[in-house]
Amino acid sequence: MPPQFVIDDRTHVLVLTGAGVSAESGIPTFRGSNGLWENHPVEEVASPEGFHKNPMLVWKFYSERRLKAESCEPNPGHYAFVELEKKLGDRFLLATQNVDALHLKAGSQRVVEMHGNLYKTRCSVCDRPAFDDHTLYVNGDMPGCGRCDEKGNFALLRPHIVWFGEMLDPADLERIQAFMLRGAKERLVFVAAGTSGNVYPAAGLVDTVKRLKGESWLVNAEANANVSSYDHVVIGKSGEILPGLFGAA
Ligand code: BV8
Repeated sequence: MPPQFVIDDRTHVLVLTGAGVSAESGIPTFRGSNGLWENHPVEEVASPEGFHKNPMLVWKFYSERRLKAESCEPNPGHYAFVELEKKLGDRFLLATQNVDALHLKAGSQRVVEMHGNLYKTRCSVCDRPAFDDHTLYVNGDMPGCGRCDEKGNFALLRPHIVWFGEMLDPADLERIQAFMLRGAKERLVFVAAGTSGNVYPAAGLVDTVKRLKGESWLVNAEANANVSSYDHVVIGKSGEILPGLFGAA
């Protein structure tokens, strides 16, 4: 009999999702067979060095993903989180490693996009805020800032994505940390879904929850890299498991 997912009026739920939650929406994961990285070494397309070396390849990689994700719809796993947020209100927070914006498309509001968003672009030189951008940069013309490069130096626009070796937004990390500390004063429950547990600092969230004496759940298609850190492990597809797991709560 699988363990019971229980929420009461003292329960605070922090969620972490990874690419597996979007797999049933048709978006390839990273490390599965013919995953996203299979066609490109990570360093080449998801690092500042790779962007510096070949910005056209990186813009092509992210433009292809913009196009692909645009035609994808949220699946029951995304909607299960929307329903849980409606039940819990400000005692719910969804941190996602996904950049496909499907949680937002499903209607989730209390979302922290830890690794950025496919549909946002920013300047690689000045600090102008990231802006919504659905452009597909595939014809080889590299986009310029148009603000800071007025002084003659061409400032390249870049995807608003956290690449390997880049810091996550401290405000995002602080929001997640504050949520955990506040939840731990009552009852903190952590649910990780669709993630291989390979990438830090996201993969380390479960360790912080444990230090705070919180309860942790993993919902994943297979045992992942840090499966032993979780109190409860439910193996299967997130789109099939999550609605039932939360529905009865
Ligand atoms: C940083 C860009 C520090 C966006 C990504 C310790 C502490 C801090 C950093 C490190 C550390 N150790 C190592 C590091 C460096 C590095 C890191 O973690 N490397 C790993 C590989 C060892 N971390 C970083 O570089 C981070 N930066 O901490 O900087 C710093 C400090 C000071 C000064 C400067 C810097 C930045 C990390 C962010 C990198 N950007 N992507 C993009 O292109 O998408 S990470 C990339 O991997 C994606 O964002 C993705 O979300 C993420 C994690 O992958 P998953 O989402 O888990 O996806 P994956 O395919 O791996 O797994 C899917 C899972 O789902 C599988 O288990 C599968 O079985 C399952 N599944 C499949 N289908 C389903 C399913 N489950 C359920 N249902 C299904 N239907």
